Amino acid sequence: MITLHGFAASNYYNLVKHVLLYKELPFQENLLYGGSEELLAISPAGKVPVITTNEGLNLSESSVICDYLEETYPDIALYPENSSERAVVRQIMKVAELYFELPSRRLIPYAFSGTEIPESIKDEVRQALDVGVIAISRLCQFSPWVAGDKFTMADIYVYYVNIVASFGASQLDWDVPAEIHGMKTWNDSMSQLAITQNIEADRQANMPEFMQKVTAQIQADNAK
Ligand SMILES: N[C@@H](CCC(=O)N[C@@H](CS)C(=O)NCC(=O)O)C(=O)O
Repeated sequence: MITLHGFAASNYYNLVKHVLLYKELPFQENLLYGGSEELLAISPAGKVPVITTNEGLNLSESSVICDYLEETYPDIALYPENSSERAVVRQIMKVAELYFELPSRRLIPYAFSGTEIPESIKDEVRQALDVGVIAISRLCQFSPWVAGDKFTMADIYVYYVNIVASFGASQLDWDVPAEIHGMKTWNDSMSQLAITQNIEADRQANMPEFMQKVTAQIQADNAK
């Protein structure tokens, strides 16, 4: 059986979990946090999620895991058959990750530690997010799904990436999804899916323990 390693407060962990549930693949979860030796042994960059495949291969990087799951278990498909359409779906995923999620992620440590965000960092993140907002607006259709009339991997990817993007933008008092035509309605539809709701319940259950770890890490860093 596939093992999904990581923790439920992680948006990347949850996007891979959503793919596994959507494809109706049996899997077990193994709770691992960043920085643990067990994680470093299976994840080259020490990031979650990781899956251990049925062949015993440990695989990290969410988009790579998504591709692996689609290629190995194509029955419940999440990419279009046509290679150009498939490339567009992957383009949306990549753009959302690079220009939406990653810049916003820079603000998380400040929010967790309650430290004021330096103006220079805010400016950098605003500039990067500006690119992301324009790119997502140009690429995504939200009619009703991200890439058109079919639900694809891009819906799952953008939804979980957007959780961090919205959180980051809220630190800048900026309602990013409101600027992207169709995104809020689509986001509401995504959040009402049964799979999303189950994952959200698990996320909430994990949050207190995750925040304890974060607080302990901040205290340890401050004591250095
Ligand atoms: N590029 C990675 C990013 C994954 C990532 O940033 N995971 C975070 C949790 S959301 C993590 O492992 N944090 C722990 C750490 O950095 O120590 C992916 O696509 O899977």
